[in-house]
Amino acid sequence: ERTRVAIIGGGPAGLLLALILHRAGIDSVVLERGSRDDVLSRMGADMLEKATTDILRTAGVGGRLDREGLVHDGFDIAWRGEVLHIPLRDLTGKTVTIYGETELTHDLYDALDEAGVPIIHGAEDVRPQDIATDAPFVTFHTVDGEHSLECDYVAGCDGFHGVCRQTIPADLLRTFERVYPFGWLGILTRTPPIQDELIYAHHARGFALCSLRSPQLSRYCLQCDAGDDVANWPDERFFDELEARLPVAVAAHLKRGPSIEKSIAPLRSFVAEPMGHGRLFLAGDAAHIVPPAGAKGLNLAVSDVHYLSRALIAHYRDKDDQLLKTYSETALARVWKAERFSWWFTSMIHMFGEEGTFSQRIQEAEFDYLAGSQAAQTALAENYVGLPY
Ligand code: RFL
Repeated sequence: ERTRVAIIGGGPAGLLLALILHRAGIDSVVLERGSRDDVLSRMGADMLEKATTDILRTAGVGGRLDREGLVHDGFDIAWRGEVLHIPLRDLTGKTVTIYGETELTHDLYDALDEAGVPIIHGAEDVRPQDIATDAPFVTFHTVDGEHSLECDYVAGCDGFHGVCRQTIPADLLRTFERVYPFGWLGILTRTPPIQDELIYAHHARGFALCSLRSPQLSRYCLQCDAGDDVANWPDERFFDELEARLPVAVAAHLKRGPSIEKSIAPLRSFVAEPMGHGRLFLAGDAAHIVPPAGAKGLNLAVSDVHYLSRALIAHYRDKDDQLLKTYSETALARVWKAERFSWWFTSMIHMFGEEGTFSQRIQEAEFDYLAGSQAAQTALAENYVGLPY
């Protein structure tokens, strides 16, 4: 078996890469460990930057996104009872789109099926081999037996816990990490959202987020202890706590409903450098993680795929390897800026248990400055809608 690009991981990064390469006439095979239902049952992201939606449209998956995605002109920050509106469109001329990652993954599968791009599910023990040579290959097994897939390049789109990053020799790989001392307890409910736009709430009891997937699907998150258990959070307790963390006037609009998903996610910043070795290139969560405040995870996966697909297209179409050589550097420059923003926003909006300390006073001053300065709001807004490619 042989293909040009072996793509490991069929999450949003791997699927989008396969689709963009197909549109450029470059064949690939996607190797995914889980079943299609496994991939589609993951909760994931909900906010897409303008540049992300542009790339999705160009790849031919903009139809349902344009019909069902909700365009947001701004969002709110609640700070101990006050609400500050950040008018994204007025400050930057750009908007963001609310569209669930599950929906996007669905659209990508549909487009790939229609295009006839092979996606192998249930691929176990996937191993990229000989990546530092001109003849790499990937071994794996499925219910049908052992396989070996020869290729020109391997794209490591296998998420944070994948195998590809580990294939880079340890003495060449540098990792940078910050683990935050809390997690996010998130639920999804089939109820109309508390308001049209998102609210990020800073409160002495901890951070709260009111987000949404559609006019009938709400997503709420609470800062919780990193070691907490969802079993401690029956829906009633979750909603009581959420109400307590929101300004009274906002909480009055909260519609409670049974949770259809409930999970706790740890918060982490992580970057691996370089984002490739030999004929292996990493994209998405395989190379970096951001804490979810700021909603950059999925958008970064898309920007990596944009840079990587452009470089592969230049290789095959123009016989030019310059973009492949600089892929890691180019992608990391954008990644680090999103890491900075996600870290800053996370640091500002959460409670760090530092009541009455220097850090807490600085946090208060940070919000006061933001509330009183259009320049500060513009800096927040231009990062939130996504920095230029
Ligand atoms: P994914 O989505 O993790 O996909 C990786 C795929 O690789 C497969 N895989 C393997 N396949 C073969 N062999 C192996 N050895 C393999 N190991 C793994 C996995 O089964 C999987 O299908 O990575 P990708 O494509 O880079 O996409 C990244 C985004 O999904 C991610 O950044 C976001 O979902 C992160 N994220 C959020 N991002 C946002 O921008 N806004 C959010 O609000 C937001 N909320 C979230 C999130 C991620 C969450 N999880 C799943 C930790 C909320 C949650 C709960």
